[in-house]
Amino acid sequence: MNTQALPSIDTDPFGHEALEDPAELHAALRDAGPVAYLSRYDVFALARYEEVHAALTGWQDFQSAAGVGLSNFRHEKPWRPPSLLLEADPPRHDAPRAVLSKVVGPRALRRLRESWLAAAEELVDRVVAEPEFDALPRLAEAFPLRIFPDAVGLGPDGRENLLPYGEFLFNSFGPPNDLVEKGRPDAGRLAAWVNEQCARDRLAPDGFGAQIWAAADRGDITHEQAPLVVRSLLSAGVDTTVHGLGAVLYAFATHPDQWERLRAEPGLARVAFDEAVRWQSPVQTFFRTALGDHEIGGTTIPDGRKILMFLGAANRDPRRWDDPDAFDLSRDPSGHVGFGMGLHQCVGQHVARLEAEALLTALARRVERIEIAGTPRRHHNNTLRAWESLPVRVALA
Ligand code: OVV
Repeated sequence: MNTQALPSIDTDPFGHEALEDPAELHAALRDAGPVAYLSRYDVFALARYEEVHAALTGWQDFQSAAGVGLSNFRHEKPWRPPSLLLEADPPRHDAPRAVLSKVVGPRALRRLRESWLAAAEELVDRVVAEPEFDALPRLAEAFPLRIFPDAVGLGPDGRENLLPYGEFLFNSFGPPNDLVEKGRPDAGRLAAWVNEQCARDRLAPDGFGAQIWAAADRGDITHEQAPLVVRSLLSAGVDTTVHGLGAVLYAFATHPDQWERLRAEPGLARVAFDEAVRWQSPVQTFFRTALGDHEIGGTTIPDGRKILMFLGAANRDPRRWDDPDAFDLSRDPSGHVGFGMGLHQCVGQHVARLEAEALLTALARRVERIEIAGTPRRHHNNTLRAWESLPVRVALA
């Protein structure tokens, strides 16, 4: 192999130091070259925008069906049946993707818009009645949990399992480290609960879940596929939006000038959310697996080998972005890879943007100033860049 010629980095990207603050590792990886070698896991790393973008869009060369975590499904049995969307390639990927993208697409969301805006107003009214609160549980977690399980059509019981399931799932894309081991005792119970909720008779007749089953009746997917497509919603639809909202709340609490700008121009809420997704990259990393030998930046990635794509590093690559570390509503953040890129690009991104728009609009209407009121604490996860606690103080308008 040609790994000797490659710059080798020994840092553990899934170690607590890097999870607490990955900036130094990201810069080292980008500066090392278009490809680096991660000795700790024997995988190739991409951290520059150009190469991450190319790998994300190059599905014919870099497959998802061998898993998008460190574990290689060619050799290891996955801990759960693979996702029909995330862990599949064309052509098998395409029918489930087409169904889900319609179920959670812009047209479908138009019917939910008014009620989500109203739910945000109600939640924000209640929470900002106190001048100081922890924005992570009280807003970033509370809002998605208030509207998303209802939109899917979940029953009332066991919803407290959604966040811990996602937490374990996103840890499981990394190495089997302490974070994974800590979650393992509960993983079977959580997965069993999630799988039960995907059955047709568990889902309300008018939600996203029922619409997935209706697509099976039409023959767009099979009845065997339907529950796994519902599972994708429950897997990817909660923790991601919680930490996307956490990112934008943190951004505004630390950038008073940008908050003023949003208040003057609430139409910027969606741009603000995408800029926060670029700036924090709530989903930090995913892997691909070389399907055949393929060259990246002069390095051949041999068939069957894993590449680790650092979305967060690409989203701050100075080769692509001016002043990449600045959270700035003046910039055009489109083209960021925080939602991925290409045919696997986040199917739920319109859901996430609507949630953010609803929450930010409700906040901007009431809150003149928002600032950090205590030390924010990171939550370490092998895939997610997350907050455990985000204490804020608000002054009402
Ligand atoms: C993007 C994503 C994350 C986690 C799970 C899934 C997708 C899924 O399809 O199950």
